[in-house]
Amino acid sequence: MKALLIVDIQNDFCPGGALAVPKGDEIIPTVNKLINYFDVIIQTQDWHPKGHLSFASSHDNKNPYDTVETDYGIQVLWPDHCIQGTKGADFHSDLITDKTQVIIRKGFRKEIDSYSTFFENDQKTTTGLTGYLKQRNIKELYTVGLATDFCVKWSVLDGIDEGFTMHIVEDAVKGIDLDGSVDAAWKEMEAKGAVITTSQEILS
Ligand code: VGL
Ligand code: ZN
Repeated sequence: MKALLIVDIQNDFCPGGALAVPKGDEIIPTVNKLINYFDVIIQTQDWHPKGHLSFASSHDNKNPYDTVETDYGIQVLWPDHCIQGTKGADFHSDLITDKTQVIIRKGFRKEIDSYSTFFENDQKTTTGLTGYLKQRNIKELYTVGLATDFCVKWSVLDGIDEGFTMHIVEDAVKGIDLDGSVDAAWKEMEAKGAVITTSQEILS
């Protein structure tokens, strides 16, 4: 059984949002077409409390895109984004969400960020997604959404480690790109065994 995994298509990651991915909203029509084609739809939602450790504003003398050392390693700092219950954390209004069967929220622990939808950034704390997928006998995920070089990449890499076949739909993801991080993400995903595909290939 296969499922569509829609990562973080939220207002704050779209143009006009607090951590806008360039042209992030342009993938939405493609994602909506793919939704029709899948029977199982899973969404993720970045969902931070105020004062989250990943926000530059939570640290003295730090700016967005600086880094800090945390208990679990280096963490990039971001503008405040996807704060629980705010408009920025809502899904983009053009995204069809009616068919979504489960929403995995992540990054809700104040002291740990979570890019991946399987494990938080300490690489230990789980979101419960593996259990959900196993109980539903889902073995293949088709990944779309934002951002290629952070939440999409870590979801794909961890999904492979968890034993799933991870497809990534090339024309249905967009990246933030800090110093070539989008190119690096594609290389890492490919090297680990991600299956790169296109919406056309799936829909034809
Ligand atoms: C993301 C940075 C911070 C993402 C989430 O969805 O890729 N990136 N929080
Ligand atoms: Zn975040």
